[in-house]
Amino acid sequence: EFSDPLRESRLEVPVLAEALGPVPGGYLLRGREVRVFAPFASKRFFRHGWQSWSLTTWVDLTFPPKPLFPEARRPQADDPFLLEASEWWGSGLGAFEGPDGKVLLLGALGVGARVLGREDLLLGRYAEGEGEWFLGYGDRMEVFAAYGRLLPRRLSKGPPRLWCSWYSFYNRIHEALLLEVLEEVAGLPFEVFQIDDGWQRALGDWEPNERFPRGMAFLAERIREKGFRAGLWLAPFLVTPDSPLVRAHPEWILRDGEGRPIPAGFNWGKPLYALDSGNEEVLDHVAGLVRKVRAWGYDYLKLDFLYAAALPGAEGEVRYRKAMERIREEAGDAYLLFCGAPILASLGLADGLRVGPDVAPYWDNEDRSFWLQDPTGPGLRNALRTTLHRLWLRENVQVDPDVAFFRSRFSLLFPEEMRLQEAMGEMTGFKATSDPPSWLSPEERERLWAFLSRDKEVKPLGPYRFRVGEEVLDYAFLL
Ligand code: 9PG
Repeated sequence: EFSDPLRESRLEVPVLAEALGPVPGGYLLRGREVRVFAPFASKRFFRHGWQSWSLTTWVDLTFPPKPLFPEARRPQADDPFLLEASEWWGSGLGAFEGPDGKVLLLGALGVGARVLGREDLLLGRYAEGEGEWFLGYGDRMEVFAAYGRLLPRRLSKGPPRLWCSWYSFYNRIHEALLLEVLEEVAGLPFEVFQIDDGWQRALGDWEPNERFPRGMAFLAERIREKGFRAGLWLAPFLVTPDSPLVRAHPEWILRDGEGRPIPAGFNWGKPLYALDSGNEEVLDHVAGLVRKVRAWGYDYLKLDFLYAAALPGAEGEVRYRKAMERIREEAGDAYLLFCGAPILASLGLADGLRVGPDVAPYWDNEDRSFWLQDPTGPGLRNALRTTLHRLWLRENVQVDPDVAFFRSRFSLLFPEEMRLQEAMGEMTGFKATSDPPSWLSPEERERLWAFLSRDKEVKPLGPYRFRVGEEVLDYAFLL
């Protein structure tokens, strides 16, 4: 009753694994390590990055991966193992492109796996224990869809339309400013008004700082009065060495065998540490944090830097998933947007999932993308590249492509570049912006209004070409 894609295409693919039988679009395999030998030498490998910000694209196997600099940023760019390997590994899945353009895909069904692409070999390996795999072959879109159907799903109704404070004010937010913007957006068809980074006292100290004199419950109340759901940013598993929490609970820090804190990256001018998500006290603390902000009136939570709960990499994904299950339970019906999150291990738990690096009001920061070889830095190009290669996850979770820009003020983007990101909102239904309406010209405001109130029809014309409403957009040039 199942079609057999390999037999139909007369393709013989030697496989070293326990075979469990056919599934729609391919086969199920089992093993800690499985090897698939493609009957062709592929030049192109689908390299799936570990978390939201990590590089996801087709890479050329004739050029080995390049190291990312500075080294201190590797833990927040990807699974550190992937960045230190001299060959192309991906997180959870990998694929080759055949001479006929068809795709041979090996994807883990469990969490904590990596896939290597080398010449004709796809090698899958679980970091710990045995697990199942999907092996599929066929048209690119169909193979990814067949894999997605075997992964966990959680599709909440109606992706959100939201205003987010980050990409206009960054962490320079304060109470009066947000109240002003709230007045401006009051007439627009947003559903969520989301306060981003900048409200808290410190990482690990999730109380309002002095710029929020009337507290966070007060702001949530004002937001709800305008008819919006209140959203709040949190990085629940992240701390810096000077966080009060580190002094109070040094035993909560994730450490290696020698007792040294496992590096979690470098941001806000400081090294980052992770809280140990395998520690019950840490989970109680994070659950308490979720309960607290829910009681303040926030029911849209952007949970950020979640990879910290899964470090050192694939090895931490089982622990990550248990921790996030606990948070999911605690959050009840609140909308949870996972960001900086291990992708496959978040499916079934997140309502929304950021699938690319941060956008920015500019196309690319070449100092970082070229000289430092870091494809995860903020910028529209990086964001679009990874998001485009994760659109197949739309059947499993609400995919967040990050905010669209409508403003020409305080921006280096050309209108054509802005359109490319706006269309991502149409493709995913996740429609967000950080533009305060007062920054927009009448035409820009009109465009934002139309974006929020009408959905355009999207038709794929090829892997990187789409008809969006009346426009045809081609993304191939940016890859
Ligand atoms: C707030 C921001 C916004 C944004 C998130 C996240 O150093 N890094 O690699 C790095 C990546 C992303 C990032 C910050 C740092 O942005 O994606 O939407 O919430 O945090 O600080």
